[in-house]
Amino acid sequence: MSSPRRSRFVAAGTGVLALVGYLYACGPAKTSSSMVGATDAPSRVYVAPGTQDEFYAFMSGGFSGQVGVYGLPSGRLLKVIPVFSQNAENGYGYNAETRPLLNTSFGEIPWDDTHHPSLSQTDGMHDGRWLFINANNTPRFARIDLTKFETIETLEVPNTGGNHGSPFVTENTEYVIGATRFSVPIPQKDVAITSFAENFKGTISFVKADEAGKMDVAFQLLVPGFDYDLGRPGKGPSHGWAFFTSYNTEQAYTKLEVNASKNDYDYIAAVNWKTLEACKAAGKSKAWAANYAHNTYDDNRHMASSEMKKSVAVILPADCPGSIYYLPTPKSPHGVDIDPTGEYIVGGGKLATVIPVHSFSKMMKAIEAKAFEKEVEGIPVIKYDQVMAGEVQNPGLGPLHNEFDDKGCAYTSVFITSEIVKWCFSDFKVVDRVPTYYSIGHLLVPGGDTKKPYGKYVVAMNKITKDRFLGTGPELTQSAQLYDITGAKMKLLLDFPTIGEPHYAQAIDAKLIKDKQVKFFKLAENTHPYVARSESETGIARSGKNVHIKMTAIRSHFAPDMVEGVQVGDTVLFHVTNLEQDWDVPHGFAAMGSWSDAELLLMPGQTRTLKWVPKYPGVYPFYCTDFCSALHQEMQGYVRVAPSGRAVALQTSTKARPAVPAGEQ
Ligand SMILES: [Cu+2]
Repeated sequence: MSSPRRSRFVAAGTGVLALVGYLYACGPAKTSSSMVGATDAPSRVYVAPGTQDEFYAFMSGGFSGQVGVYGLPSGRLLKVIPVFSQNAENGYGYNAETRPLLNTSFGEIPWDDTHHPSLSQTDGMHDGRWLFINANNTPRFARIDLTKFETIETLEVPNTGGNHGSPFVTENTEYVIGATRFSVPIPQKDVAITSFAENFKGTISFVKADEAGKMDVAFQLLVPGFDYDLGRPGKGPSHGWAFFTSYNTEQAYTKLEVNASKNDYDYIAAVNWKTLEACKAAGKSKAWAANYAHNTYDDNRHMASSEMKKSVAVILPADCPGSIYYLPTPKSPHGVDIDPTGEYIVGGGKLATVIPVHSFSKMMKAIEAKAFEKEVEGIPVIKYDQVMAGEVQNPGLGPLHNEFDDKGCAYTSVFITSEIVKWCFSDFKVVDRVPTYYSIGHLLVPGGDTKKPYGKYVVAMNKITKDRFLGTGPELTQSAQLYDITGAKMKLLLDFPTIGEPHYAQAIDAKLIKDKQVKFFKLAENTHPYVARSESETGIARSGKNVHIKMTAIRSHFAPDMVEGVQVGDTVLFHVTNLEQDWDVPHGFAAMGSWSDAELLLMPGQTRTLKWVPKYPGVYPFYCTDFCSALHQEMQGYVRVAPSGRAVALQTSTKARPAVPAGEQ
C-alpha cells in the first residue's frame, strides 16, 4: 500500500481508551446552544391529545431481543414487538403456538440480541410491507408483518458466528444481506484457536426475502477470516452490489482492542450478487451439508411450525471471478452506508480521523482497468486512490454511521466525541455539528437509507444517559434524541428513553402503514386444531395424561368456567379462543400456579394454548388478565384437581364433548 498518511488515524489502544474514559466521566448535562428556543422545541414535538405522529420509528431493542415501535416526533412508545426473546406479557415464546419461532439447531432459544431493523423496499423506497431484523448472538433473521406488528418468520443462518452485519434489504427486497461478525471454523470443527489464520473463515450471506414464509439462504460467499461488521446493498447504479466492512484484517484472536488495531487500512468488501446468482445458475456453487431452522407462522392455524434445512449453497471467490473486490478503508471501519444516488460508499473508520468516501463509478473503472495493488487470498484489492471520491476532514473522533437527507448531505454519528456531524457531497466539508448526550452509536433520518429520504429529523441513538433522566438505580435507560434538520443547523428538540439498547432504527411515513392494520382475526377462518368458534364447540377430553379443554372467551365470561376431572400428574392444555370480532378487544388468560408458561393474551378471533401442570390437589382459579369490560372482575373460573390416582369424571360447566380432533388422540 502506498505510504498511508498517519494523520488519518487515531492512535490505537490506550489513547482511544483514554478518550472514551474522558467521555464517560462527563459531568452534568449542559444546556446545548444548539437547542431550539424554549418556545419552539415543544411545539415541534408536541402531538396533541387525539392526534397522531407523522412517522413510525422501529428501534431495535438490542439485548432485549425485541423491537420497539415509537411515534415521531413525539417519541411515544406505541408497542414492543416480541421477536427473538420470550415475552411474558403476551405469552410469546412460551405457548405452543409461538415457541417454534424461537427454534434453532441448538433447540429453542429464549433470548437474542437484535441490532438492525430494515424496512422492505420497492424500487429503493420503503413500501411498508415488512420489517426485517437480525439476531446477533445465534445468527438468525426475522420478518415482521407490518399489518399485524407480529413476527411471522425466522430463519437461522448457518456457517456464521455473530450475525451483526445484517439484515439490510436490497432495493426490491430481493435479498436481505448478512455477514459474519466473528470468523469461525467453517464448517465448524474442533481446532486450536491459535490456528485462526489457517482454519477460520467468514461468510457473506444472501437470503431470499421477497415472499413471506419463504426466506431461504440463496447462497453464501466464503471469504477470508476477518471480522465482517456491517453491510449495505447498493441502489440505483450500484444496485446488484452489496458492501461490507471488515476489521481485524490482522486476524487476531486475542486482545483484539490492541491486536486488531494495528493495520492502517482494513477493507470494505464490494460483492456483486448478480455475478454470484449467475455463478450459482452455472453450477459453480457447492452444496454443503448444514443444519439450520426455518420457522413460519400460519395466520389461519394461529400457529408457528419449524423445519430443519440440511444443505446450503456455498460459493468460493476463486470459483466466481468478479464476485468480490476489496476497497482499502481506514481504519477498523465500522459502518458502511450508500448515499441516495447510489454513487457514494461511505465508510465509518472508528479509529480514523477522516470519513472515507468511495466512488462507485470510480470503482467500476478501476475494476475494468485492473487497478489493483495486490490480492488477498485471491481477492483483488483496488488501489485506494483509484476508488476514493474524497475524505471528510475533521469529522470528530470515532465516526461510525451515516444517514442521508434529501439535499445531498450526510449525517455522521461520532462515538468518541459524542456528536452528529453534518457534511455534504458537494465538497466533503463539515457544515455543522451538534453534541449528543452521550455516546451515539447509530442514527436515523426517516427514509434515510432510501433513494429519497424524507429528511426533516435525525435521531441519535445513545448508549449512555447519565444525568439526562431521573436516576433509576445502577441501571439507567438508554435513549434517543430527536434533532430538527430542516434548516442549515441541526437543532435538538427532544430526549426520550427507549427499551433495551436502541441499536439502530428506521422510520417510515405512517401513511404507508396505519390504514392497512389487521383489526381482528376472522373466526370463520380460524383453523387452529383446537378452535372453538362458539360456546357450543367447547368441551373437555382426556388423552392419556393430557387433558384438553376447548374454551372460549367473550365479554365477560369463559366457557366453560368450571372444570373437574383433573388429577395431579396430568398436564392440562387450556385452548382458549377469543370470540370477539372487533378491534382492540383482547382477553387474557392465566391460571394459578402456572410454573411453566406465562399468561395468554388473545387477540380477537385468535386461539392460544396455556399448558398448566398442577402440583397439588385443590381447586384453583383462572381469570381474564386484560381489563375488558365493566364485569371484567367477574370473568373468572375454577379448575378442580384431585390427588393422583383418584378418578373424578371429566365434566365442565358447558356440555362435555370430545375436544381432541379425530386422529390426534
Ligand atoms: Cu376479559
